[in-house]
Amino acid sequence: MSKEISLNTTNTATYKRGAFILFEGCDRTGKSTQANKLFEYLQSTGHSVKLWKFPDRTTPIGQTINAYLTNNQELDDKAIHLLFSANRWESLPKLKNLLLGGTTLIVDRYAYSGVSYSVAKGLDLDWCRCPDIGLLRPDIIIFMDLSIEESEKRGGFGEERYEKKNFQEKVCKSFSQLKQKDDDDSLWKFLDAKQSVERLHEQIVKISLDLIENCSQLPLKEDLWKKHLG
Ligand code: Z5A
Ligand code: MG
Repeated sequence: MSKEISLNTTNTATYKRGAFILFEGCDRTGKSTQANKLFEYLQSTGHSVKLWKFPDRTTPIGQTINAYLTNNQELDDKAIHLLFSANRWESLPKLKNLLLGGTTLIVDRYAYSGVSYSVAKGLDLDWCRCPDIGLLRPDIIIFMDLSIEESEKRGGFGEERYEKKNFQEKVCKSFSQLKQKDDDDSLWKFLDAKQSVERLHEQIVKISLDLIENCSQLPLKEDLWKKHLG
């Protein structure tokens, strides 16, 4: 894969890396809609960009996760938590290569969903964060903020394991606990997900273009939640 090279003011060659743009939020808040629209926009305007969704259900680990989510397999809460994390670790080399090669990544759910769903089941937040420590840290978390009442209006919840109102309330609470514990407050960008698809898309495009420009010279951040060790 070719790397995008530019010259800085001292005429030293530098590599431009891609941005890691993450969409997070509770169920039916429009994450996939906006991730897809951003991907299409960036691709159509000539950016090197890749869309990545977690869980990645294509791998053997992802297939076990899929069997669990579709209620075809039972697993201990801690075991499935570790599998979700392993599913991210197995993607790490590919994601890293893409970013270093100058490709911007649009990621639909990540470790923040991982922790929030497991905490909603009653697992300890600090325990839940441990397996993901040291993964790539996103450059931004675009958090699609919507009340459960509003998300319910969006066609109702489906057949998957977690798509129940009282569980979703716990997930929303866990996301806010996780954000409060996150020392990198500037990472989170909350958007009012009640707005129209197009209005949200406009804001997300602006945020993303600024980010792509600003983080192209920065080193990759392979330190997710490392500050919380010890
Ligand atoms: N999970 C976990 O436990 N641990 C982990 O580590 C990870 C995940 C990574 C995967 O589901 C499940 O795994 C998930 C978390 C858990 N559990 N649940 N439930 P998924 O990500 O595959 O779920 P999904 O099927 O993509 O649903 P979603 O992500 O919850 O939905 P969404 O992507 O946020 O919303 P959407 O599909 O874009 O839109 C939903 C509907 O709203 C759709 O009809 C849209 O047309 C409509 N929509 C979208 N935007 C708007 C606006 N602005 N206005 C009105 N209507 C809108
Ligand atoms: Mg989705």
